[in-house]
Amino acid sequence: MKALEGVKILDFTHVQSGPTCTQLLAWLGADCIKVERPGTGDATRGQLRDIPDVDSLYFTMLNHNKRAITLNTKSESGKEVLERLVKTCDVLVENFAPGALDRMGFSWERIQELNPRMIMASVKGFGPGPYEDCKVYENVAQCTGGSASTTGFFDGPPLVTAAQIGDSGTGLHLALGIVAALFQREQTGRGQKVLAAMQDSVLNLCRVKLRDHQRIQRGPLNEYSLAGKGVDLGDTTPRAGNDSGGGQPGWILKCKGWEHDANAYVYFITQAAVWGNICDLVGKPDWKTAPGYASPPERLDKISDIFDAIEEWTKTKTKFEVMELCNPLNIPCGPVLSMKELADEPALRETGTVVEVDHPERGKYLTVGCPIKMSDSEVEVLRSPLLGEHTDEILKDVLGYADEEIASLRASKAI
Ligand code: CAO
Repeated sequence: MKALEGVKILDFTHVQSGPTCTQLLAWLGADCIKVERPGTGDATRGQLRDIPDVDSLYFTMLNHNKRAITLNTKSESGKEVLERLVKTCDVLVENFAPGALDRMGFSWERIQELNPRMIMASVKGFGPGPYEDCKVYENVAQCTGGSASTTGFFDGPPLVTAAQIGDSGTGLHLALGIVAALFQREQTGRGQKVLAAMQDSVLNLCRVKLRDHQRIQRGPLNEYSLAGKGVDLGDTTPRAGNDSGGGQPGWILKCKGWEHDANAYVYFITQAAVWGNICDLVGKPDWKTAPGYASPPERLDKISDIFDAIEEWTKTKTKFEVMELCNPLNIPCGPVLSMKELADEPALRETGTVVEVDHPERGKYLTVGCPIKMSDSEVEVLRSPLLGEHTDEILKDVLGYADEEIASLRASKAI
């Protein structure tokens, strides 16, 4: 038995944000029926292909554990099938451009008429307001949600981050909203509309940066290393390089081999609680009692110099040696791991966080498994479906169509 067993999802999602949400729900046990346009399907099937004519890794890594049906929802008979799916399913998840579902004839009002228990969950770029009609992709959300303006170095341009906080981050928020709505439906018997806007989700993940915007109105952000050097950081949260910006200063430091290995670096945190251990480890025992070094506030104006000195020590060790030496002393640090190192990490394979999946057309490939581990709802990562792989099965088993009716749908190109 899985946590969401018995929940049927009408998965009308495409690209990344929506599919990450429904993939999570599928991993938790929901029956996820992915609806795609006949012939082409989700655009990502054909994007960034590494093998000709085979579903891309972009698609396969975002659509595990789903069943796939093709349906032209703009044709009359296609609309009828969609209506029957709406009546049968518990949740409709979509991330079309604003208005697309209404244009298709499936407004929220119409969906409620068809199935008052239906939970309709949407990803949109923006919530209600001046930009609500805009299409949005990942990096647009990172820019409009506050991430880009606070990422990068102070004297450089805004930067986008590799973590897909706009797409996958919003998918995660939406999944939580859906599960909460399912829970509430147990009491009310009614469905509801769930919206996760990408701008809102990014801003939620940048919460601490809005904190700092307000702090800077009252005085300098002393926990930012440039403030310690006397630089005027302006009137809003600045880009702060690799500063932790929190109560425990941190920075990325070079390790042995940095000259030729782009990832020979470690994130090193000078946690106050273990300051003495740090001083002993890096060969600066006098810092423990020296004036200007003994307490965290005293160190703030020289934190860059302190990290320079620690780096002289980390440069003599590999990033893994730094980790091995720091861990027993309770010094928080972490090696900068490359995708190659993560792909090869046995511990991640053992926990199912990195999984090898077999696909009938591409063969074996690596993917990221479910990051949520539950003791009573185990996840088995199953390959993504081929385009329309389960069309007949869904029409028959879920909707009760007869063979002749399916043949007629096929003849009219509705499926
Ligand atoms: N049968 C028939 N038509 C279908 C269909 C089906 N099965 N599935 C989709 N369509 C139609 C839609 O109805 C829409 O038609 P209209 O424009 O005539 O109403 C059309 O396909 C295109 O849909 P779209 O506008 O959503 O797709 P797009 O490629 O132009 O835009 C995106 C993509 C992502 C920018 C847009 O969907 C969007 O802004 N979504 C919300 C935000 C979001 O999720 N962004 C993250 C994407 S991942 O980086």
